[in-house]
Amino acid sequence: MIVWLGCALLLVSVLFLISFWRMGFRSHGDVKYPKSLPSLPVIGSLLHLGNHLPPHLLFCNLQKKYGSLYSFKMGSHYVVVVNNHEDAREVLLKKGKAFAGRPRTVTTDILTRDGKDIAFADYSPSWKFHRKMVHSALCMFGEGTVAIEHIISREASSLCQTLASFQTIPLDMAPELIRAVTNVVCSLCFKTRYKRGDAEFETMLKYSKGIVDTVAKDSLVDIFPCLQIFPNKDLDILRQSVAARDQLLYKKLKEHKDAFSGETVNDLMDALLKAKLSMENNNSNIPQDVGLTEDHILMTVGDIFGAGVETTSTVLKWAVAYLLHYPEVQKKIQEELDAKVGFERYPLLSDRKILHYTEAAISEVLRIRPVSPLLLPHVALKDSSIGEYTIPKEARVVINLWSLHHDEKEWVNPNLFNPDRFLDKDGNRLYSPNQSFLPFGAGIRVCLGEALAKMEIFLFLSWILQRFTLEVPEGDPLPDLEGKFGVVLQVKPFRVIAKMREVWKNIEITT
Ligand code: PLO
Repeated sequence: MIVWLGCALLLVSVLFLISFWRMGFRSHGDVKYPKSLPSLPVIGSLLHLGNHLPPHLLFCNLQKKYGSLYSFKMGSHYVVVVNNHEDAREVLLKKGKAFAGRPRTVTTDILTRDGKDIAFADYSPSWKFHRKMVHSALCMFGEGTVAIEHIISREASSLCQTLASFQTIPLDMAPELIRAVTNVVCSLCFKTRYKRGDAEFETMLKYSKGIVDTVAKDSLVDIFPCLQIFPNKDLDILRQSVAARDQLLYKKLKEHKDAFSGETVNDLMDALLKAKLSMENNNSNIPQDVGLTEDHILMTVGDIFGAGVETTSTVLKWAVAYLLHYPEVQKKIQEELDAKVGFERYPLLSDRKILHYTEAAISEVLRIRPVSPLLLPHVALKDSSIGEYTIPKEARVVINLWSLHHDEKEWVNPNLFNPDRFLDKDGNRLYSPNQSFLPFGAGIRVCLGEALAKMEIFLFLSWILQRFTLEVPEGDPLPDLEGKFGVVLQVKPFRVIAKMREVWKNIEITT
């Protein structure tokens, strides 16, 4: 027995030494690999990552020991972490196509029916085609049309009415903000909207939380897929939430199919159905090998819907949390609104050109609390390089946006919320004061909803602040600013008092 134990120990130690040697000194001849954390067979570098910090902060801290580009093994996967803008831009822009892949993981496969969506799907001609199609559909129904301004303003107005009805009662704004942004994507995807308390909306809130809590956060099953065979509470929640989402999406698909004439395209779902029909009739120039199945339509709409809701509402929640911490910023935004929009009309999208401070404050929220602090992981589709380092095919590349947005070489006092850094000395807007700002990612995988999100954030915030001052209810703590890491950087719940501003109490604008 003791002999066996001794042999086993010896074997483990030899394996450990070999793998340590391989990972730590991965550099032969001209080929230079990024410095690596030590790793063990099977578990990889897990013991060196088992820190209490959330990954974006841990990866940021590891730079002190390993430099800004380093690697580690997550189970059997080789992962490279990028922490500066030069390398990030090389990966996303200069070599975008070489790094355009996505890893397949257990949780994202459950969410997307094995990658039939856009955000989590691996690079392929079919993916490229779907993405292009959704992009043009989004342009048709959203970005760039007056219709979208009308839709967002209608929701902003409804949101303000709800806030007004609470007067001095403390309110958790999160469900209200979520409903407002949900109604915008709902209008684009399905041409419908939800009233307060709508049962379908409540179902959606619940399943979306279930998904956000469990998907794509490098849980153990994503690292070691074989663990799926054991009971797993998170996977159960994910499967139940995905089933609830699918039920909702099927219902929408059926309603659209029943009503679809083949000609009039009212929303994104119609646009996808039309593309599918054209393909089946083979009467268009859509390539045959791209396969636009019903699953693709459902997953794509699920992506747009999920992304549109979770990301934009998260930014708005962060914005409110910061405005409560920095009332002087809130006051300056209100002064700008009073001076440039006044009291006889509501803010319009065209005001973005003149409301420099408001726009700067929004950029600062996106900098200080990026919704997706590690973006989504990229995969090298072929042998490539970052700077002087070789990156082998299939390496996973994580862009640590948090490090870029908090880089002390690029930002003065990066932990300070200071919209002025996005303004020049004359108060004019600087779109990006330096290169280390990529809140929507960049390149071939850049966020599809960037323009839509910017319109929504601007209109919702300016409508709210024009009429209300947001305050922390007496006795409540200030909102937590750390957040909870997941597929988005979530904001912990907090309450607000939305006090109608004195000047607005007697004003009624007719629209
Ligand atoms: C949010 C929960 C939804 O129920 C499903 C969903 C779909 C698309 C995901 C989104 C979730 C989270 C934010 C993601 C988005 C695609 C792109 C976006 C990951 C999981 C980001 C930030 O990259």
